[in-house]
Amino acid sequence: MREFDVIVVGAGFSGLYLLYRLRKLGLSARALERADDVGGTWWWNRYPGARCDVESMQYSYSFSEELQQDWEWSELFSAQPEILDYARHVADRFDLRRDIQFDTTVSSAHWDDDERRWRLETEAGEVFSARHCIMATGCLSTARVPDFEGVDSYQGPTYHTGWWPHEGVDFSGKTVGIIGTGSSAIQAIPVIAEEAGHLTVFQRTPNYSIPSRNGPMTDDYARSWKDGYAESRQAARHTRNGVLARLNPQSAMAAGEAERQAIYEERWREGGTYFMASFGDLATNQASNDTAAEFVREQIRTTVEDPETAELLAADGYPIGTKRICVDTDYFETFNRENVTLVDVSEQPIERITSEGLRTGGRDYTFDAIVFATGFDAMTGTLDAIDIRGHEGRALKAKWEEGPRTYLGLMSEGFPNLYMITGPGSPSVLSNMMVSIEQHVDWVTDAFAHLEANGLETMEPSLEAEDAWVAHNSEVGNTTLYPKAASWYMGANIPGKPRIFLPYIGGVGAYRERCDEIAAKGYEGFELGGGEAEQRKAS
Ligand code: NA7
Repeated sequence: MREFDVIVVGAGFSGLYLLYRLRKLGLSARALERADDVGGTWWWNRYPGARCDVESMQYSYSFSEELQQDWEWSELFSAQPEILDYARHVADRFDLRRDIQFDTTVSSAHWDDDERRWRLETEAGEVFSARHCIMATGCLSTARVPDFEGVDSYQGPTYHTGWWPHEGVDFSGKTVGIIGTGSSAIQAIPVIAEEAGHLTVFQRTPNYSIPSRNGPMTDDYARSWKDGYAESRQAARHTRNGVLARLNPQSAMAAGEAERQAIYEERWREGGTYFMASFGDLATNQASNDTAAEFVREQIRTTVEDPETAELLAADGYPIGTKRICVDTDYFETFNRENVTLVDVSEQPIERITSEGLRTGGRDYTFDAIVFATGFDAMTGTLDAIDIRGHEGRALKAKWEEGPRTYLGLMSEGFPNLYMITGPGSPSVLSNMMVSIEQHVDWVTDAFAHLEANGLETMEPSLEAEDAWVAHNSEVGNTTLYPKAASWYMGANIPGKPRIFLPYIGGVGAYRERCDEIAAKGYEGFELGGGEAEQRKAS
């Protein structure tokens, strides 16, 4: 058994920054990572076209002035290989690898009430013991292939976007089928279409997507960010999504038709998710949202030459932004290619995977390869896969049977000293993950410093505080249009998963203030105990 102050599960961007901070606190830490290198999401998701849809000047760490000044991005929106290089650079630059054990999958984490320590076991049977356990396991880290009948009968190769082979895949001249039209597919389809002989896209729900207008990074643009980082990073931390997006606070309904159209056109020309900041009430007011959704549908109709295909691609039936808004490079244009076919499976689902392809709508399709761009068991899937037990052997999975219950998305009652970075109930996937990761890591490591300084060992939210946060989370979620869509934000992509709005939508800035206020009040809503302080009290 190996003993540490802290075990961190995962060595993605959360795990790396945690190791950096924990070392500064003088705590012994070990990160256990199932992949063979750092990078988390950017290690796994290597599908063609994989790219971040937050600008790199904003999707990067702010904790080190030297790092943010030195690192140079080659594009406005970096592609996966460059982001992975960045993660590796950070690991090397701060000498973090010596605290990471790769190729290590944690299978269980059990709290020992007597020892007041976590005992973790890996799939290989290794055992670790730590005072604190931090789940830096990511929000979209359990890829999922739907339960298609016959999925094992297919004779050709299959790929999931989230488990892409590291050596790449050669689709040249091949007949390829891709299932799904979420963010991953929307990035992959244009690139695969360039290479494949023929690409057939199976779409169950069309998505709203905004052109990224990606391009090479210019020195001037990079400099404009680097010179102002002190202010801009600080400002981003207090925005709604952790991104400086020039949010127009005005209601779309308050603008006249011509003004509204001009604003949408300008944002569309600029590209990226900033489109959703065109007006302040797109996430909360159906009438306002309708105007943005119709604008995007109109762009699709203008771009896609075949009117029937355009209509199929034009998302309708749920408000824009309530399924993850996508950002693309030539997605809709790709459907003008001769070698691309769109098949609507909304009414006639994919019946089964066959030995040669798949069957839907009474027709058999034959493929040389099938790509599953079918998403993830988001936010809870990875935690569910680990046998996590708190006080008296209580299982987290059982506690969360009807949906995750956390205080601030950071901890769950009954599970002392177990922390989640960007867990359910925190802004996480609705934000610039880098901003949210840094905020959580800072908050948790500051809490460790507080425990240490006060001779305390344990920390756990009270049931009352947790109940209030869960109620608040759902109340805020319900003031928005988000619950109207069958999205992975709502757990709706997994059969049987409770429909709970998983992330916290109160805004990154307001959330941070709440977390800071709680810490300033001596960690209000948390029970702190153990250690010398408890011994002193007892005597
Ligand atoms: P998503 O956004 O969950 O997309 C998955 C896609 O797969 C979506 O279009 C689904 O349609 C489709 N899907 C899933 N199951 C089926 C079945 N059974 N039949 C047909 N189509 C199906 O995952 P992504 O990987 O694209 O993106 C996840 C996040 O990663 C993304 O938001 C970024 O934050 C990064 P549906 O919409 O459910 O009808």
